[in-house]
Amino acid sequence: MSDQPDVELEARLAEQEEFEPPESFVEQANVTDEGIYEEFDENWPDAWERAAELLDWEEDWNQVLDDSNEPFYEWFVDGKLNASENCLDRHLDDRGDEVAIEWIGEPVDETRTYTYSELHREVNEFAAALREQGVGEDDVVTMYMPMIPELPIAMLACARIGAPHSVVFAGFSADALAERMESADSETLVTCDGYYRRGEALDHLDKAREGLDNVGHDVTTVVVDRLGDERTVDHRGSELDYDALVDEQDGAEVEPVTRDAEDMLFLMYTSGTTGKPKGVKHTTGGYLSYAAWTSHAVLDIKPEDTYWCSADIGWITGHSYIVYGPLALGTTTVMYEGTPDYPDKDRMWQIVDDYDVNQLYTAPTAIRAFMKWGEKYPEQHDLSSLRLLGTVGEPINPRAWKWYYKYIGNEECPVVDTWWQTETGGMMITTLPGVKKMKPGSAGPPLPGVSADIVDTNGDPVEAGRAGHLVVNKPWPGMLRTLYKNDERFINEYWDEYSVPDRDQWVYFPEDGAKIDDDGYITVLGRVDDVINVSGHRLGTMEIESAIVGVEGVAEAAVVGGDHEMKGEAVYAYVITEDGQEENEEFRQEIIEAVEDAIGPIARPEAVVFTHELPKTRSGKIMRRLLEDIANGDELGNTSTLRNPDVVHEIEQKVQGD
Ligand code: 6R9
Repeated sequence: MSDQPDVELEARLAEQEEFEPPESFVEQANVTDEGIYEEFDENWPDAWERAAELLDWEEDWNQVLDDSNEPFYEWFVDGKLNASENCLDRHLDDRGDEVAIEWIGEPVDETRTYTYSELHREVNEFAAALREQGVGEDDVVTMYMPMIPELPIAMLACARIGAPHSVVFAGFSADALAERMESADSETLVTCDGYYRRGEALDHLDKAREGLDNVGHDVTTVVVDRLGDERTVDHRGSELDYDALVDEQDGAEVEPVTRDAEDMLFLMYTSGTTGKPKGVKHTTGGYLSYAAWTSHAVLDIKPEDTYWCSADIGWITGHSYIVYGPLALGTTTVMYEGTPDYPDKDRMWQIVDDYDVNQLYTAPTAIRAFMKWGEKYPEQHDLSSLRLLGTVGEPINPRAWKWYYKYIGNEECPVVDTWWQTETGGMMITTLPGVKKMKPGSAGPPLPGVSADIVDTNGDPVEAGRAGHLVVNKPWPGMLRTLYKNDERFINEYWDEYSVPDRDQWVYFPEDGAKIDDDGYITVLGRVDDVINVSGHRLGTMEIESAIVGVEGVAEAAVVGGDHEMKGEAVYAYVITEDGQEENEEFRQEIIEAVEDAIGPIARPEAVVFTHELPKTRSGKIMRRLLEDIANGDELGNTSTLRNPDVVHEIEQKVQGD
């Protein structure tokens, strides 16, 4: 193939607004019957048993949904199961020698393969080790680890002994780790010495130690030796060595602890409107059923597939669709440690080619980068093993969608644009790939059994084509059950806005804006709260602001998301300094570093704009919309309601001058 884009074909694709599921895909799809939507409607909530039946239960449930204490719903009531047993033990007879995890390190040729039997063994040994360290049922274990096999092993080991895990993304800062460990009263940490990034061995343990310095209670720390001789930090101090612990448990078997369907499987902290991250609680029965069901119905996973989700396990996507969903279904899940551009920009395609990957699930930010690098990279490889493509994390624009469809999928793979959140546990709005047509840019209709709508501020449905707020009207098995030890905040954050408790109407508000087409397809427009989405990573503007105002010399700060070609959104910080503080480059760097220290490099501001005032309404509220318009170089909205309209143009000039 030539390096030149095929002009005729691009023109045809550019015009096409709807795509039918490819025939070759439909012929073999897990779900092909359109009647499934009706079946769920007519037989709701019992139709959800279909999801639970994908698992092995020690005791069956007596009731599918208990909604007697809304919005504290319970699913598969009285059911008993263990998640690690569902992801491992039950596959041993038939698939013990099949590959569970294909791990690909960043250094080329560094790989590890775990069959189900091997993974089972590793998980049992580490589960025994955790127990020996005194970890009991319901003790929260924190993991602060990059994409190394010991991360899913530790997660499954926790699941085995009924200890909920709380995984903190390795790119988060020491402070972020400390805050999460404190909030969860977590007394055990599993971390590692370091990892590779673009060919360099990076230290991780020093960061973990720094975090631990700020945790007010005692913590047992287990350290995985990822770097071997290249280790940057010596961990023969007070920390326990992972390998030594596991060696002591050679061949140990740990009986999976029987968990109630509603027992907590894990906690995952995520950003919200207010400063403190929210500890989203997911359960064993509902979450696992939902992850398995959506992996089956949407990702079309079959046990014999090799499936790859390129997310990081430190985010919910990795939990549901690298670890729990795929392993519950007994498939081969690929885990890649590195970045898509190392050692070259064809690394992803090399992996698809080498491993004959059948499904690829990635993010729009990655697809935009692939598109920018050009089709010459995928064209160097045989991608014909691919059967389905997926995207998640932020809206995907039709151009990127079509590029993905054409140059990665060769027009033979359906693309599923899946809308969901940390809180929803799994996919909510997307096409069933073997059933529904695709419309680039639109995620699709709600999945069968999921009830979503677009409403105005009164909660009334808006007309087709008009923007409004996305709401979910009925519970679903994968939903969060509460915010850890904070039922009140759970209600305030998600249910207060649109529920009418007097009429027994409980409506979940995900804080996204959206519009709906005549055919029920939903286009998600983005967050309507103070959360911004940088490269698919969810960041709270308040968290960033509080890091900035913590810098000596800063009087006030406002953070907004500005459009960014590659990242989707980028962090724009508007800062008012205290009298006498110089507004120089050095101070700007200090602010940037403070954000990196508090949250991590992902939150690094794209621009720090010094200003004397922030645009405020007469009641004193910062007009964030205007700050966003300024960041985007957009026409400014109405400024007449401002207390200080002049400041807007002053700031605008500064940004443009930057
Ligand atoms: C899974 C995940 C959730 C937020 C969500 C929304 C945005 C996710 C999307 C999407 C448009 C999609 N989002 N998928 N927006 N189209 N297909 O990303 O969870 O990190 O909690 O982020 O991401 O704004 O509210 P999380």
